[in-house]
Amino acid sequence: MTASVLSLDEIALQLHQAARTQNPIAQISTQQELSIDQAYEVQNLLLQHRYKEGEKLIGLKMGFTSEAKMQQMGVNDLIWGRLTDAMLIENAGIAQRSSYIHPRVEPEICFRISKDIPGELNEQEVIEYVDAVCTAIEVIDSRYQNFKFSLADVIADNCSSTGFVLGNWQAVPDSLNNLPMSLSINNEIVAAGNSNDIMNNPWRSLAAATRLATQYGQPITAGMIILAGAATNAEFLHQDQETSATVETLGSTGFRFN
Ligand code: OOG
Ligand code: MG
Repeated sequence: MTASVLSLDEIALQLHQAARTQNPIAQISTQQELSIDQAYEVQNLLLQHRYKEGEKLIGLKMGFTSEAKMQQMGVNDLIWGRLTDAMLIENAGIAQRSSYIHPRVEPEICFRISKDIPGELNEQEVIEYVDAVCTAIEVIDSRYQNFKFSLADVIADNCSSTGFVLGNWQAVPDSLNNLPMSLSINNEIVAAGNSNDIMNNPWRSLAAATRLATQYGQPITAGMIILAGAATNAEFLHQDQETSATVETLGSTGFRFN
């Protein structure tokens, strides 16, 4: 028996339903070919379902911007995904573990965009377009069984985007280099890294976001937030656990699962 080939629309709907029902699906790329461009089109279609249900696009996230993440997930290229208002967890707040499949948390730096980005910018130019930065935790939750995917699979799945929490916004420091970063679960450090682990300079991640967003026709506008990608491995977070992340000089943020 040959498995039937799914349309991009059908893949998007499957991924959407997997997220809504917390029932993970089989990887797509092991069953049929999916190019990177097709995967971004699936991501776009998937987001249309969310917008129809009332969610608003509020930013973008970069992924696989550190060696630690690429090695942990077995992939080797940058990816980007979309963040909606429904994904935002209140700082020091509570999230429901039951609305996720197998969530992991990772420490990040977040940028706040102050004016519309005109196109691809380099790592110096982007600084002009940011009015604040903060410590963040991203909650990733793959819609694929066992959190296993190819690059195309994860792009189609909106790069595992599911939740994030932001610390207090800080003025943009002179440099984002060499800031120690850590992730704790129940007050114990479970992963530690440095802002340099993010492409040797987190501003490079934002520059890459402007390049990829331009390439795929996704505007980056004033007020949007951009997650730079995790500096360390992601760690599973379970019910009744709390987590926090710290970036030196930027402060801490965290939340708890109930
Ligand atoms: C994909 C998302 C990667 C990051 O910060 O590198 C990512 C995943 O690992 O499931 O968000
Ligand atoms: Mg991330």
